[in-house]
Amino acid sequence: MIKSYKITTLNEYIIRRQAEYPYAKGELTRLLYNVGVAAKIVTKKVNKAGLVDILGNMGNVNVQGEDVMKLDVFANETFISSMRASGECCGIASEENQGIITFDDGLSRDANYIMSMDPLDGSSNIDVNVSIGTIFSIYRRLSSRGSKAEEKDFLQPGRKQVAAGYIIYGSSTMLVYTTGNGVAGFTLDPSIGEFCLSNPDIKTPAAGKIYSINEGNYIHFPQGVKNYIKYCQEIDSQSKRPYTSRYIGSLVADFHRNLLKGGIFIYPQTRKSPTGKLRLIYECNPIGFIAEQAGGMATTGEQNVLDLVPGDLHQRIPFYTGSKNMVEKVKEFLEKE
Ligand code: P6P
Repeated sequence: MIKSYKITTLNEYIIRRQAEYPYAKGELTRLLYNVGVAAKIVTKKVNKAGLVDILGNMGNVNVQGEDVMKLDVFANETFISSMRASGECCGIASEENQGIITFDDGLSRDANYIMSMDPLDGSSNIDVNVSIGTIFSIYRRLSSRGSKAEEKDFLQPGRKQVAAGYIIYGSSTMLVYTTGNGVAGFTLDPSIGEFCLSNPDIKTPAAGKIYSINEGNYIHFPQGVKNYIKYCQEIDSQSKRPYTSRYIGSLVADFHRNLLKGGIFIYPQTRKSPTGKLRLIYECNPIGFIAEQAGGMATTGEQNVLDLVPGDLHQRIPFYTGSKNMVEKVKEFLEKE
């Protein structure tokens, strides 16, 4: 009797779910497969970061004015080449590049999808061995197939996302994604080089006890945020203990923990970032899509993130996301002010 493995690999799962999309002719499947390939390549580099001379700065800065760590560049180039190789993507917007990158070979020009990404978010944590992540967001193009991708393809509201996800390079590497029918999580098994289904249907608790915010910026927060933080610190009537503050400083790590345990992540306006720090297109929209699909919420404090029409590729917004009841509660405090 052959022992049947219980694992479901990422590729098996994508193909199985493809059957749910009559219009999908395997294009999105191939695109997601190549995301998985790029994630494995980046994992190898991240896991050896301390061993080879890949740490330290490249001596230049990205469009955000942040030092570019060598791993940032490597991750950016890996995902770009993997998307180009898929033949299903006609262009990419990346945190690391000022403008869009168009794939001009015949196959790619005829492709149906575009991708926006933060190739290695939280990269300032690389050399202190804290979890970092890749965040990606996939749309159907607006420009006509056969032509070059255009900026308008990347400025669609988050509601139009076809797929979104993140890879967290932590104690293990996980890939979490949605195509609009719930959220699934896969853990990389390095011994077989496969992402294996580990969290089939992620639902985030409606309420949690974790709040994640950089309280170093407290004096510059909007009053409603200050009042919410104090609310979290009051003795809670039921549990008689205040909430727990957990902040890693790496969006993917902070979000992933709150998604599984329940909690809220907040990055509001600060003096240094008067419209917020996090980027709408390749951080807030994909994370917001996942939050919503898992039963949570994502808002700017005034409106649902996914309803925003982006003004430019690197637009920043205030960002509140996580457990539904907690996001609703902070909105109450914001509206009172
Ligand atoms: P701060 C990392 O640089 C990042 O973009 C997110 O991953 C993270 O949530 C945020 O910035 C941390 O910012 O100002 O608290 O260090």
